[in-house]
Amino acid sequence: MNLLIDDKTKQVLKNANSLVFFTGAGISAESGIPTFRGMDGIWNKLKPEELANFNAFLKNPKLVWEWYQHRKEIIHKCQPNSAHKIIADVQNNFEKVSVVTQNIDNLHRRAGSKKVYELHGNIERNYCIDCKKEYGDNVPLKDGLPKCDCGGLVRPDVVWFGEYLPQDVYTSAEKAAEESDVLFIVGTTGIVYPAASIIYIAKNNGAYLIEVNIEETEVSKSVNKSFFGKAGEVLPQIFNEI
Ligand code: BJW
Ligand code: ZN
Repeated sequence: MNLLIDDKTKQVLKNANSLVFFTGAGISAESGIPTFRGMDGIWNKLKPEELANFNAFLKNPKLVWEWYQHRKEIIHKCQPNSAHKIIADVQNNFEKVSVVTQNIDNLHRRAGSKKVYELHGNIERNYCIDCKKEYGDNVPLKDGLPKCDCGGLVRPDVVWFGEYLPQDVYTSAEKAAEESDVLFIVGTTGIVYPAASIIYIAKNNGAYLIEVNIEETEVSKSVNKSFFGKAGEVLPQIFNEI
């Protein structure tokens, strides 16, 4: 495949010191992890408002807990793909490389990326909704329910609809976006806020925006360059060509 990167994009990348990769579910699709929206998205079958919010958890903790356990099992069987790997590799070629991800699957870290800001949490972590005690992957179950020593329910450390993003993580991500020369937007619909603000923070601070997606998105009209194709094919090709 020849992407024929235009001269401007090539030049910008050659001169860039600071790259940020803003990633979403699409980057992990080629690893075998289903996306949320779109043709094969899990929300074609399940309603987000029934599962990805705190009230749903209180109403039916077993259902929500089991859904996350099921997704964790899928994630554990999956490996980082060539998109995660090239992002980790280019840490050696640029002064500063950060990953701002909406994904909870840990694949960027497993690929070797060092600066990873997880805006929506991490499925490997859990915490008690009452005393906030943190649990790793090993949560004691009582009658099939994840329970803390204090008797409170334990939930996955992910950000559901209507919940605030972890403030320190968001602030660091914002700073990385402000300082970036190039922001890659990879495999995301870019419709979930405040995460998607990262795109416009970078843009307003003069970053060059490059989108990689299998199809046009909300974001396409705002970027300098879109590459339409699979992230695992397009990203290695881009860095091969510069
Ligand atoms: C490929 C590919 C391949 C496929 N290669 N590409 C305006 C301003 C601010 C907030 C709001 C607002 N309007 C509404 C809100 C509220 C809401 C929101 O944004 N809703 C929108 C949907 C309208 N936001 C919130 O509730 C957030 N919190 C908040 O606002 O707090 C403030 C507040 C507090 C109190 C009261 C009121 C407000 C929190 C949002 C949390 C989102 N959480 C989830 C679940 C995380 C846990 C879990 O995983 O279970 O995060 S929802 C889900 O969407 C998940 C994702 O991270 C997120 C984004 O999805 P993503 O990554 O874009 O995936 P997809 O599936 O949508 O897209 C995949 C893309 O990949 C597609 O484009 C494909 O084409 C592409 N693709 N294969 C390249 N191989
Ligand atoms: Zn507790």
